[in-house]
Amino acid sequence: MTVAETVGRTVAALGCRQVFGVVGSGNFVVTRALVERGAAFLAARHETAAVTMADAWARVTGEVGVATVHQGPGFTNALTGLAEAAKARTPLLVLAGDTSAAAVRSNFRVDQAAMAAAVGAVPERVYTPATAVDDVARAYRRAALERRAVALMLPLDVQAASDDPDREVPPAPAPDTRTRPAAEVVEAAADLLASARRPAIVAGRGAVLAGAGGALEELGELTGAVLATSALGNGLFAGQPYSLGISGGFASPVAAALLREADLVLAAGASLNTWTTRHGALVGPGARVVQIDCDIDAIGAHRPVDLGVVGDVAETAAELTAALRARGHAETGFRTPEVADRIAAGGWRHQPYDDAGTGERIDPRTLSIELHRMLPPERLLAIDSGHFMGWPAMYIDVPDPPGFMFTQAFQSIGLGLASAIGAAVARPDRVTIAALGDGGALMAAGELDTVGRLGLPLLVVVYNDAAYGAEVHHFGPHGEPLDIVRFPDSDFAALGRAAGAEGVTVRRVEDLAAVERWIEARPGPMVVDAKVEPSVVAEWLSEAFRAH
Ligand SMILES: Cc1ncc(C[n+]2csc(CCOP(=O)(O)OP(=O)(O)O)c2C)c(N)n1
Ligand SMILES: [Mg+2]
Repeated sequence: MTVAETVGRTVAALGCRQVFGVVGSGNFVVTRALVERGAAFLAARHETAAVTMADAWARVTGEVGVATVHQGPGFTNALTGLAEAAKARTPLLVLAGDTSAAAVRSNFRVDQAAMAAAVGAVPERVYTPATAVDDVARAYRRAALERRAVALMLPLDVQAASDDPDREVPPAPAPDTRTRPAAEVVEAAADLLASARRPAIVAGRGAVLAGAGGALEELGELTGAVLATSALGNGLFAGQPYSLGISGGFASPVAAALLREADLVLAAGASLNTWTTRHGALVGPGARVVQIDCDIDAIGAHRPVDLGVVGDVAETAAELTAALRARGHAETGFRTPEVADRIAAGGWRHQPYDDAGTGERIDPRTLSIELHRMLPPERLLAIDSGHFMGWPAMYIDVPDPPGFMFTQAFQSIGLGLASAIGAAVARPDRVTIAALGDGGALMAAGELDTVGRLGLPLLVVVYNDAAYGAEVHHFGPHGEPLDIVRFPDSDFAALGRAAGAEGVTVRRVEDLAAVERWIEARPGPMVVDAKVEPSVVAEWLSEAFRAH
């Protein structure tokens, strides 16, 4: 028995049941040991994809995501995915081979710990055979409890050392990490809520992680609030009355108008960053802002707030409801039949637009609306980065937050396909859609092989404008030549077929009949090459360019 086997055995014993990776000599034994202890292994084709799959798997399941990579280039390849996971505060453990301390002339040698730290991840290390179990347990605990992306370095000489096969593995800690807000602060927040005539609750991922949906809905009912989410909270209030959907650039005109009318914004586990507030425009000039977060660092981080409440979002919402009930408070607020009618008629799919489809190219809005209509409600939507990303976010609803994978913490393109794969593996009961741009799809094209090889029932939809559209729309209005960001058209249906998926080219609505048939049977993956009309430019992107 070697330390490498001890590490694999320990990670399995701590609860890992799924691992994603690219295997080389430096992580072969540890990965085999994990598999022998019951973890399923998924072979990605690129390390960033492996890490992003583990990231998405963690976001969907709530468990620690685990990825495994070779030392040196295996680790440097993983860095973009690691940066996304670190910024997103995903509980993630990357098991990374590393050169032996004395191998100073090794080709593979780079300072992996410094690189991990540089992208916001936590470097940890297995130091000696005697400490291996504790080292692994510490790394796992930091990932799980601190919600950090942890890179556990496994030096080759320590991995190869022999170890005692009977070493005890401590159980994974599972403390209750909820924090209760201070009573005076709850009263102060209740004062502000009691004086509000038109409150809005904007819930973010902190609310999702706290399981605060129900408590916030109750508070919303009592105070007459409209309900909205950040992009990462998307789906939290699905199906609720007075729910506006996503606040920010993707908000419909009616949602944006109502949010601007609010005289109090209760940010619940939402940092109110520039995207969520549409560069500040969605918080009215006279509106008071109350922010609840379990993380003191999040309070007021992106904009000034009138009151910060440090506490678990669900606990705090419940205490606020109790405090307001004790005062006999009950307010109609926004919750009138007139506002209900405005919301019902005001979603993106109800907004009139001139269909820009040409017969050769489909309007991306029409494409998204049709996909929404065809897909069963129990769906999981993963979106890459780029100009196109607003169309699926605005026009395709999701049933709950795990149904929405949005890897935008690092704003990298090329992570969407891997996040769809990780999410699809976590939720085989759902139909998963990977909504990609052509640029992001080609950056991750190797993972089409993973999709085809595994026969995942995944719908890959490429919004193909044959360009880095975000750059076209950024620099085009300034009269810049655009040849360096435009490409000859790529045939994604053929690429999909080459990878073992069904492939279909979509130029008009009728071409989507093949997708409708696929949805019925879902025999394996399908790649949709949607030739989208590039003249349709998203307002959210123009706004972002203006604001920056
Ligand atoms: C890894 C990385 N490289 C470059 C960029 C800059 N960038 C942002 S959007 C974009 C274009 C993406 O093109 P595509 O995937 O086709 O989507 P589109 O904008 O055309 O809808 C680029 C290059 C980035 N965000 N991430
Ligand atoms: Mg494009």
